Amino acid sequence: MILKDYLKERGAAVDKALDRYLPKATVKPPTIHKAMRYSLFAGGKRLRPILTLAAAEAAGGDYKAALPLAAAVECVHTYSLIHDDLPCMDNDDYRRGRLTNHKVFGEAIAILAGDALLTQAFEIIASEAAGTPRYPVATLVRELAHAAGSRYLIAGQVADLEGEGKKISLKELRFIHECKTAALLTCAIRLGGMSANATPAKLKALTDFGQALGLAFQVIDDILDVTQTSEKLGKSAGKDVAAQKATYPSLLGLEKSRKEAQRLTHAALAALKPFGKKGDTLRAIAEYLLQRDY
Ligand code: GRG
Repeated sequence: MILKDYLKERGAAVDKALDRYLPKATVKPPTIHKAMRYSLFAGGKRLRPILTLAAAEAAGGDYKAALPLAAAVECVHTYSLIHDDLPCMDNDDYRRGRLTNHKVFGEAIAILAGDALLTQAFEIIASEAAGTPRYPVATLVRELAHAAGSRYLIAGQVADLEGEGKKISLKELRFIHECKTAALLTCAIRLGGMSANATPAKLKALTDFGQALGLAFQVIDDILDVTQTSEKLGKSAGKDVAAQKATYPSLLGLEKSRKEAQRLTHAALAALKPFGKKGDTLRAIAEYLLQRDY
């Protein structure tokens, strides 16, 4: 299947699963369920859940078995975006091409919608994921909790907030990106492998792939923040410069940042060697992400 069709078909499968797993918008109190669904179905790229499904297939599994894990990752990702956009954090008015959650529902409901999506993720895994001989459901829950917790996703957000307006080193910037972006992306990919009962060697290869791809993705995101318009991004462009945030382009310049994105993408591709032809979709996704910029 060509990548464009793969992204469309698997994206639709993720949307359907999310719709099935989430309380309907009419469930009492409707405000919270509307707010959760507002951001979840706002037109995100579904990159992380699609990676979960593609990793499951690369490891020889059926993507359908990975759908609960894919949906759970997207719930955590969406929660992090809602909270990141709050006035006390990044203070953004637009996300995914529409008004941010707190702009529509107010801050209190936006905080609660984020909390509810985070909690929903674990309910989905506990009640819908099957688990495999190597990776029982408790392992799947721990995998997502670890990536979303204070050592990774939250650590990245804290380091990011504390770094605003300061001169930080490339090493510190890399720490932020590894925690804020690469950890959840890697977790999405590992969960796909786990749903296919991947061997430890294959899981390690998926981890290496995820870490390199996650960093590449963030370097590219930093580049796009400088080079693209808000309309194209669906969120406010130029925010990093305005917030005096250190980014790859601000520390390395655009050219070196592009080179770094290429280097990381090649490292990601190299990690896929053990999968042979089965890794082709993951390969195509990595190449596609690199081309987002050029
Ligand atoms: C725990 C509050 C909290 C935040 C965690 C994820 C995060 C840190 C902050 C969100 C803002 C941000 C720039 C994160 C870096 C990762 C990133 C580029 C997210 C956007 O992901 P896309 O482009 O978004 O995949 P869509 O909308 O397509 O899903």
